[in-house]
Amino acid sequence: KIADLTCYDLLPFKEGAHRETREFLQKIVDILLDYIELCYDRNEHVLEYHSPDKLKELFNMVVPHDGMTLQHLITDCATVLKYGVKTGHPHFMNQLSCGLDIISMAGEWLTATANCNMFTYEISPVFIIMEHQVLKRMRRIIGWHSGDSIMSPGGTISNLYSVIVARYKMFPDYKVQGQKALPGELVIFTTDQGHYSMKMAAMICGLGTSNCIYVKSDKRGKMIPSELERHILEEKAKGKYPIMVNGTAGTTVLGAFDPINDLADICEKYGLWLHIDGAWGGSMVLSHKHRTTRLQGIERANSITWNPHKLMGVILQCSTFHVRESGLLEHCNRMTAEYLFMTDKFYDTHYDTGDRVIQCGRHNDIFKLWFSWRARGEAGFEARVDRFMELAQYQVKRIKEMPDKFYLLMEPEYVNVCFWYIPQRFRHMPHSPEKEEELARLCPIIKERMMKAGTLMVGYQRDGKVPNFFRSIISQDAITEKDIDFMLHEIDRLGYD
Ligand code: ABU
Repeated sequence: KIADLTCYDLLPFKEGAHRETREFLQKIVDILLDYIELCYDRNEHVLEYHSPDKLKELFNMVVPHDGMTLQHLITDCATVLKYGVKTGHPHFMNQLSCGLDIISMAGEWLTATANCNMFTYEISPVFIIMEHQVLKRMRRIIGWHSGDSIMSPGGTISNLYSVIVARYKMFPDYKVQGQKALPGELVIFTTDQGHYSMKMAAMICGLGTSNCIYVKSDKRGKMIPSELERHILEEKAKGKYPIMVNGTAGTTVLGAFDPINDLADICEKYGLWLHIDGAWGGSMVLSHKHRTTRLQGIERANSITWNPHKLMGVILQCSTFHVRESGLLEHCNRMTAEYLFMTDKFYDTHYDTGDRVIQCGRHNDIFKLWFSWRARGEAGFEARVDRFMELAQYQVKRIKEMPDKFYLLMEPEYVNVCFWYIPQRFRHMPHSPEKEEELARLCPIIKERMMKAGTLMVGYQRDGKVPNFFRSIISQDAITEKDIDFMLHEIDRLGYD
């Protein structure tokens, strides 16, 4: 019986153990299939919350000295899923990356089964060609006929690439000589709404976080171009060397889009690299309806981050980084490790990607993206983006229909809808900064109640001087109008007093 067996009774340890191996895997697959059904079931909870101490008590996760039985491992799988958060549940609106896309999940299963490292064509011939073609297609959609791209472990690393490449473009000797190749301190610019990964990149690249300059945004959260120009001049006057501007396409909290054409004009004027962090909003290029209003000028960028694991719904992780100028990525990052990237290999070694990246081993993130693209086509992705935009507008409409209960922070540009809930006792008060402070204090309380009830997950955050508010995200296919109604109703139920 499988219950008494251990991993040593399976392939490859036990020759001929095909039946046992299949049986074990079938049991795991059955658990996964049951979980998938629960995920989409609106009568099910999004999570079963326990405090960290209680969770440790409920589920002994300590790794043992001696291996456990297969039955134990099967039970572990069920337990892990039982206490996890179902990000594919229609009432999960908490995070930019979420959902349970069946096709891309199947892709991830295949990827794990193939277990091929993505550094060379030698090891991953099919996946490397696939990556080459998909990334080329993405560059074409952006509007480029040249360039190189790479998949990276997340938007933060993709954004880090932008600083590395921008610095190399301006000071190529930095690669070999380090700081001594620089004439002085380098600075980069991003909006005060930009993702913290830019500050992180400034730290990692040795610029120092104080040399990541935050440019003021307007009340919609968009970078103010005149402020950018003022900062550039100011930094130059201090004797510093501006190298790069990061424009954000879809900020994390407000979902704002910086005016790319204006930023591109300024970058051209001062000879700066323009990076667009489209980790969140880059997928808008897929929508004919929305790309012209949100991403006008994107093809003028020098580099772009675009994460299919966000709005395109590809299973985590799946981040892409694109550079307009061909060859730069490779010149910048090439270390010519001769044990791996031999130039005398019998095939065309330009397909070996390892010398374009700052990693050595690289996870296969392409198959699930390719598989999802094969399933939906570009038309399917476009419809998905447009549908989410419609749902966000539906939410806005519903919020406006209940002015006593909800207050919309601003008209959203994207699928981030930011709002306050107004409980009974504040409904008589006119809206004011004092009232906002009161409503802000309730956000963590309501959030605690929703987590403990397990019925809903919507995030809250503060934004500069604006105190806590709710930010709901529509980024997965399971959500419909009735789920948005449920969300608003549930917040009202949990926060009513
Ligand atoms: N990388 C930003 C993701 C944050 C969020 O999901 O809210």
